[in-house]
Amino acid sequence: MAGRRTNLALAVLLLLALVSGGLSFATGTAAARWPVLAHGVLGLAIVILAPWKAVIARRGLGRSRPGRWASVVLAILTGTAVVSGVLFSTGINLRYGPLNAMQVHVGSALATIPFAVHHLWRRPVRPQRFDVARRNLLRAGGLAGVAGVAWLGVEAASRLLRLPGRRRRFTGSHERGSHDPAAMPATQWFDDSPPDLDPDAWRLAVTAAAGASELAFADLDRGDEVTAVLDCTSGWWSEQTWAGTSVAHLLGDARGRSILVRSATGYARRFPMADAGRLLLATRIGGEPLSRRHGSPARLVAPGRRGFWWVKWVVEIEVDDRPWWWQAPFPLT
Ligand SMILES: Nc1nc2c(c(=O)[nH]1)N[C@H]1C(S)=C(S)[C@@H](COP(=O)(O)O)O[C@H]1N2
Ligand SMILES: [Mo]
Repeated sequence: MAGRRTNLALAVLLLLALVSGGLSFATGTAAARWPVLAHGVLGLAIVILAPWKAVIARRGLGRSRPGRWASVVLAILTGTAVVSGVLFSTGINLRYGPLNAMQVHVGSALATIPFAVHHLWRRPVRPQRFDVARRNLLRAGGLAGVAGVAWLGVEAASRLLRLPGRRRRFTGSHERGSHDPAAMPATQWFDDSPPDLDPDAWRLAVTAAAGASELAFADLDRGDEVTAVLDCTSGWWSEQTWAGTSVAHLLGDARGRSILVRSATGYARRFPMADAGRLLLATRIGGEPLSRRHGSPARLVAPGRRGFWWVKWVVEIEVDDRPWWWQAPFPLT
């Protein structure tokens, strides 16, 4: 009975942790920070239930049932996701050889999915009507409360022990090299690699229903400037001053529903038309030309949006009538 309740709670927690984790990657403004908060509390709730689950698991491991190895893998992956999550948020450990803590965290969390599905299929926890009984809702509320207190405890401990995590941004990211472009990390979303583009030969294609135009590098040095935070989902943020040409200026009176910004590598993101005034096509960072790693000759600056929106090595800006959400929520390459 008690075991069934723990199992059901863990299944729900794992699902909510995956969903809130995905939503955290979309968090770009302080107003949209709740998934990040929820994600931390959900992770700690899993930790709190671990002792009860350990009792259940010990019982189960004693019997040799089919699919036992998959359950063990699920336990290891969940443990890895939770531990790397805590090590990342506190800043105790941010690197594991070639990987950073966020890669380990997201990788192990995503890898739980097939094993969790398999586990639930082999050992279903069937929700019953009395699961929503008052007593159990109180229990769930109690767990949420204890997890919330644990979350505050981790925050307090980070401050007390002066861990790097105490200065994290609302997205959970750690600061890196603000106003010092040379110290700012360069990252690719997935498997993209920096192309070598010659600014003199480089052309920007701007297309809209009304027609197309081509701009050269020199045309972009308008001196529009913005100081903005690039916040990468791999867990770092950096504030820099960028200069170039506002996208609204590039588009002139072009009309449409969305703006597609495409890289020389094929990487692309689509933005609502209303963003044009906020977007900057930057050719400079901290007054200096962009380096190749950071998107030379020109890269997008999208204040209030996570790093994966900041398309580098831009070669094309296109306005059309597709809705901006007509794309994968995250880049696929
Ligand atoms: N063409 C292209 N643009 C890209 C990426 C990419 O892989 N390809 N990565 C994005 C991601 S995930 C981030 S966080 C920022 C990183 O910018 P930086 O390398 O200048 O720090 O670039 C974005 N622009
Ligand atoms: Mo990123």
